[in-house]
Amino acid sequence: MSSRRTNLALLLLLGVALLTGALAFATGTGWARWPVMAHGMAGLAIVLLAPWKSAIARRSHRPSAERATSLVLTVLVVIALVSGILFVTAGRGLRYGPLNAMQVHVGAALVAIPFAVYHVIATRLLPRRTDFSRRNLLRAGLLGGAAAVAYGLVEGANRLLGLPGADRRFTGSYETGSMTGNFPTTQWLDDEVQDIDRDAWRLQVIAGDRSASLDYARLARYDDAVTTVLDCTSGWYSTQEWRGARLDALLDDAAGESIVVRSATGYTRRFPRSDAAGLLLATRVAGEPLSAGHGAPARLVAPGRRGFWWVKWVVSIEVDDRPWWLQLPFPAT
Ligand SMILES: Nc1nc2c(c(=O)[nH]1)N[C@H]1C(S)=C(S)[C@@H](COP(=O)(O)O)O[C@H]1N2
Ligand SMILES: [Mo]
Repeated sequence: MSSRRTNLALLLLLGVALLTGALAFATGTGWARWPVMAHGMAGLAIVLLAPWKSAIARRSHRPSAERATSLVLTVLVVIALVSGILFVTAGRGLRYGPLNAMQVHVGAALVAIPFAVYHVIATRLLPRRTDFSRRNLLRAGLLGGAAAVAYGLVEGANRLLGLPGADRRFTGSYETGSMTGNFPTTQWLDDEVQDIDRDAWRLQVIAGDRSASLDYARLARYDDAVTTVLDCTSGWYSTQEWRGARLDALLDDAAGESIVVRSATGYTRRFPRSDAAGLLLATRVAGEPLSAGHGAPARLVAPGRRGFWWVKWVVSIEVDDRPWWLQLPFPAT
């Protein structure tokens, strides 16, 4: 196989891995299993191409700046691969300082992006017509098949050896503390736990030019219950019983396109107006009032959505006419 085509295949696989990884992060419902699986297979296909790649690297006579950046890229990809495989086999117990394997995996992948882009530009790596010959498509098919077999081997090893990885949810996350109220508290990036005075706190409910202010006692009278899964992209999930006010009750007949749920920290997520009946503004979990870490006095419960949608320390709920998708796919703080 020519070195140009091997490099092309590797970069394509990196692209697929990034795309499926992002898709897996964005998805909380059952179909997440497909991007998650494709993500694993793309990673294993990169591992399978490694012998060819190392032969190319040994023969290469590129300028030293290019060699240095491709070395960095290689190291980052190896870190992402090793941490990814460790996460899906050994579980989320392994720590690297403050990080678990999933966080190392995502961190390495994000840092690798600019190096991969530079590599494509520096080597002018673009597909040619002849790359899509029958022979090459056959090779690609073989690689895909081998990656699927490798994926099956990893899952088989998980089960045969009774590794933690055998108990992953379809998102790849591991169960922790379900129905006990004792589960991790997680911030998305750099948000900080808020210690809010419950008696001074008010919830603003805003719709067009109408607005209402609810105090804690008023909100705590609602007793809608939902038992559902909080599934954090850092690799854990927990089933809990949440109680509080359904958003359709709080919003009544307020008309609009979307609902903006805002935290005291400024952290904000936007939902389709039609989702209101499925969203809960919780004041309690597992029979107890929320702790500060879990978002007291009130936090959003968004069944079927990954943890980063579950806004904590909520101070306002607003209906307006903007479409819900007019926001970053992932929060920026
Ligand atoms: N305001 C705010 N809400 C937030 C976050 C945050 O950083 N800030 N993190 C989110 C993420 S990533 C997750 S997984 C859940 C975690 O909820 P918990 O800490 O109660 O387990 O809260 C979400 N709500
Ligand atoms: Mo999260």
